[in-house]
Amino acid sequence: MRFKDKVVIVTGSARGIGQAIALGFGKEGAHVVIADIRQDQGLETAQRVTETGGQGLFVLTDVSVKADVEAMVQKTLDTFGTLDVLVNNAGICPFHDFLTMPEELWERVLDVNLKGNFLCSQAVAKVMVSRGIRGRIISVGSISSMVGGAQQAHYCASKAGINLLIASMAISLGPYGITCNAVLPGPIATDINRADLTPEKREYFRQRTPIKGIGDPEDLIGPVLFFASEDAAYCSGARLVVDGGIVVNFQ
Ligand code: RM4
Repeated sequence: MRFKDKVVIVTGSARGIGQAIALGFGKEGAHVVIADIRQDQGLETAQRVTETGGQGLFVLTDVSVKADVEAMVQKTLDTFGTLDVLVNNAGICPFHDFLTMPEELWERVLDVNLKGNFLCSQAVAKVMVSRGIRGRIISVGSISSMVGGAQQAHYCASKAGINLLIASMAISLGPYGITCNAVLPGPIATDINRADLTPEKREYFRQRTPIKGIGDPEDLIGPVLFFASEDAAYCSGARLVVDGGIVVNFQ
């Protein structure tokens, strides 16, 4: 129960990696804000948090919209009175060829994945600084911030941006005792890549991954909760790869 009575916002937590992280915090006693654009799944996840630990609260949130983000933070403070941890997990990956990629698709991916990180982090950090909360900000990046993808030009660029957004925030927020870190998942089976993970691609990843093959959302719980814990009090600006060893497996 490391997070009993702590207040944690997890964006994009109605399903997938974000949902696993939210439930992981709930099981350790946290009150968890499920910030997502998916209402039904978000309400269900909030209920599951309440049933397993702390209190769950769903807040309909598009992280790329500043007004939504400000409302998410305000609803958190109105409900729980404080805010300790932000997990920037919301992200999209609409696989698309580079040469035919529409400008609108590029913009949407960068808006959600990178600008969303900026908007949520800035709004939460302002509250932490003003209240003297030595909080935690953790972003779910990707190994795709380190290596490319033929159909992920937009996505890889957005995830690479997160790495140095986190680094810069670590510098700016360190004096306030706020740590900023990133976990970098490899291929994790979720709804956003279900169509992409054909049997052939699954086999490709399995052969390339020294441990286990494709990961599960639950594989991210431990690493994220570590960065949120007291054990990581001296970690800031760090990137923790969580990929079964695939990104280093050149030969
Ligand atoms: C991950 C990685 C995976 C992809 C998902 C959507 O960061 O790129 O290969 O399936 O994103």
